[in-house]
Amino acid sequence: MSDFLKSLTARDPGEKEFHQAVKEVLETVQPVLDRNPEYRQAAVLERITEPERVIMFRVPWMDDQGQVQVNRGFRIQMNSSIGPYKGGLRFHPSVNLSILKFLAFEQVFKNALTTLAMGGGKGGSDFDPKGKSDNEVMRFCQGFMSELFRHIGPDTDVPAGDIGVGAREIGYLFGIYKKLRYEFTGVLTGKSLGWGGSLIRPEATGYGNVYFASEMLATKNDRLEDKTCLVSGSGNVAQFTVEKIIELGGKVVTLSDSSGYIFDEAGIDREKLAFVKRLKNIRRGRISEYIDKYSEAVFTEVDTTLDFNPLWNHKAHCAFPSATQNEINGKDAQNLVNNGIKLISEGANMPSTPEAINIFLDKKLLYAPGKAANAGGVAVSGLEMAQNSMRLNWPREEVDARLKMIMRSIHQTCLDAAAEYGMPGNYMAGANIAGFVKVVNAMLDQGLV
Ligand code: NDP
Ligand code: 2IT
Repeated sequence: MSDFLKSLTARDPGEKEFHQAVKEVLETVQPVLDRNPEYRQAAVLERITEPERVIMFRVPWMDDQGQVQVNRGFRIQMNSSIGPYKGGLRFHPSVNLSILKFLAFEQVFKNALTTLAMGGGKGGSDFDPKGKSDNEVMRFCQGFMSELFRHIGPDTDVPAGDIGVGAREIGYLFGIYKKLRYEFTGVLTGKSLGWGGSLIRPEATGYGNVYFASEMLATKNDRLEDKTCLVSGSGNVAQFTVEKIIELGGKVVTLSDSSGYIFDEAGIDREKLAFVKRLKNIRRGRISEYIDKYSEAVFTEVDTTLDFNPLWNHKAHCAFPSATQNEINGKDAQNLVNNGIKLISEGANMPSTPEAINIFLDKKLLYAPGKAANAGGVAVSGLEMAQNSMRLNWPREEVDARLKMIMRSIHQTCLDAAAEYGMPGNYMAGANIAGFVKVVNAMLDQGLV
């Protein structure tokens, strides 16, 4: 095993996020490999860590000043053994091959857990939508899709949103795809309701994460009511996490963005959340503006000289990291533990470092990895694809009930797989093992392709 990781690392030495994601999975699936020698025989590790295809392209576009800008576009088509490639697009200046390969790798297992027929992929660009006009964003999206369109399709690869890609970007991307292909198909998910979107898709990741957390609490005869919760981020996932926690009677006291975080001891109620949604989605403002309106809250700016994030250093029962990768390090995890945390449920992808995860597992906390807890987003994307194929729209209640059922099933699948391999209650091991076994068996069925 460690020889395998050594050669993987040596092959692409700069891809640290990808190596981190692979290492976690490989370490936890070791007992599966021991029990199934035919997997090693078939070189499943070598195959599952090598993308089926990587597409990289130049995206030139013109800004509002008439200056030519050049960004880099990517799509990682990681694994299609259980369905068409499926996964989001991320527009953020930090985007590179390592980050997208880690996200695509995680997506393969996540999608396998949803019970739906979706392979795994991820893509995006180092384009930063922040501070750009709508016209600039549109021109960029058109440039990006004018290459990507030849590599995707409703039965081939179906992208969606992620950081920096929301309803506005999906609209521009869809418009140019439709024009270039001369067809109206469900090639993207996260579309607006009036033209092929699904009810509950915007809510799905956040709601799904809270459903998963409720399932974990139920195993301890507990529930979210009256629990104090820390949420990071203030985008799509964070907003609907807060919405569902409020509905279930919990209290959320933090939100953040890349400039800092707000702490509101009284709790973010429905009215304050509506303000945050307007602030972030319509005015595209900063979370610091929350304290201009709610002066009892405190804003703390990011301090890069600190080796911990003070957001994770408040008294709380539950934490829902919903911003980005590696946002909880070992010190943050220790601070959470010292403040009495009982549950960590990951809305973001890989928000906890390996050191943080070890602390959560050591303390036997309820810890749900992103590939299980945030799978509600891609699950409802799968339901959007199903509705598009049928040319029908299900009512809100039906999609929500299916989302709840899927999250409950993922929770049970994780528990069963963890117990089967002697690690009861370890959701990380359970998610990795169950996802891995499903994908590897499909790969073996389909031969060497
Ligand atoms: P959004 O773009 O809507 O929001 C992202 C939020 O995280 C913003 O508040 C942003 O702040 C903050 N953020 C982003 N990068 C950083 C950073 N480097 N440091 C600190 N804060 C940061 O994205 P989503 O809510 O869609 O995504 C959040 C997380 O959830 C990501 O990890 C994504 O991969 C994951 N996810 C998303 C799904 C979805 O359906 N959208 C599904 C499953 C997982 P700022 O505005 O300052 O950039
Ligand atoms: O990380 C994720 O699961 C997403 N960004 C959602 C992917 C999707 O296809 O809906």
